[in-house]
Amino acid sequence: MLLLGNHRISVCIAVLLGLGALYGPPAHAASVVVNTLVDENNGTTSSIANLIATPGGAGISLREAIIAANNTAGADTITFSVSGTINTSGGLGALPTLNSGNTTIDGGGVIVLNGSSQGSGQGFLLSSSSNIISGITIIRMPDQGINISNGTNNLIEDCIIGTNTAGGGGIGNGGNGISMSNTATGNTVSGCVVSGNGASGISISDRASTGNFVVGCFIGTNPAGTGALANTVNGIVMTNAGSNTSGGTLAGEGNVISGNGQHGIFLNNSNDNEIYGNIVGLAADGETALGNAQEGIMTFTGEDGNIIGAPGAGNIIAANGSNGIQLSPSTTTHLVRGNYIGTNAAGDTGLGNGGHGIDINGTQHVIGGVGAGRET
Ligand SMILES: [Ca+2]
Ligand SMILES: [Ca+2]
Repeated sequence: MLLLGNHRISVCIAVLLGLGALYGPPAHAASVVVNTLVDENNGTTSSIANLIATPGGAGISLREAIIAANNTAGADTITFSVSGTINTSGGLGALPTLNSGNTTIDGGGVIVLNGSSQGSGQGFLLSSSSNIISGITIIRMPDQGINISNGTNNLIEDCIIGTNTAGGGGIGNGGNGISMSNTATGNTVSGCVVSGNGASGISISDRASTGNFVVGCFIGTNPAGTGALANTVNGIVMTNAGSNTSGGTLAGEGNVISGNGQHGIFLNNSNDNEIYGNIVGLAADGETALGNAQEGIMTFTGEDGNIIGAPGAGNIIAANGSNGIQLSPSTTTHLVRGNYIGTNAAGDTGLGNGGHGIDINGTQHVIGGVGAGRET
């Protein structure tokens, strides 16, 4: 009798589960688990509930999960029960744009997106707000690894863009590792490795792309921060983009920006950006030369008010091929304080830049200052 009772309970649970699949979870805060590495689009993607009920083909693919999340009101979370490489299909093109906002995709550090058969486009395109891309490796995309276009308050965290956990070379994305443009505001890139890409590591462009943060990343090095894995052009480039922050004043917020093909950080007609606590031109140990091929930090033209370092949050700018910092002729009112230029992180060993420590042109710049920690 006891056994029969348990059996009845099991049947009841099975019926309830069946009803759950039929009617689905609530429309808000839905979750879906990707359970195949196959890139396919054959499930019912009108909502996450419908996709779970009718996944089609090999199961629930990442592509199907994104479409269903876009079609489901409210915040959604996409996780994975599989690990390995998803080869985005040439026939299906790039993955769908994240266009409804509040979608979290968490690869858990075990998912690789490989775009070598994709034909065109980027890994992820975010054109909405408050999405999170976490723990995903993105390689061999024809264009950017991740493109945030007209998206706000998105978070890209703990991703590897342009190489893999082993630090493999020759597998970068064709364009920038991560691009932010077209009124991309308030986005954060945190704890990522962005190396080996065909253009720059991270690009922020246009006047309305403001208030973005790049913190705790390795840009132009292997994941261990011990060797160069150059982005072909710059580590970080800002073009006509203002009020963005590279690094920060708190522990762990600084980036390692080293080993890139041109400049570590290139500011082009970009105002009021802040650059704190980064290592520019050395390995993550702060001791080993790993210079960017040209300037460590280049302020190029038509700019004012960029801040490079602060008391207690200076940058280590050493071993770069040309000047440590160049302040170019048409720039004005830059503030350079509290940095170590041409030394190791401890400031006790010379690791000179190939040109000047600071090549000062333009007008009304402030270098150093009165008060502890402002010397450069
Ligand atoms: Ca399917
Ligand atoms: Ca949604």
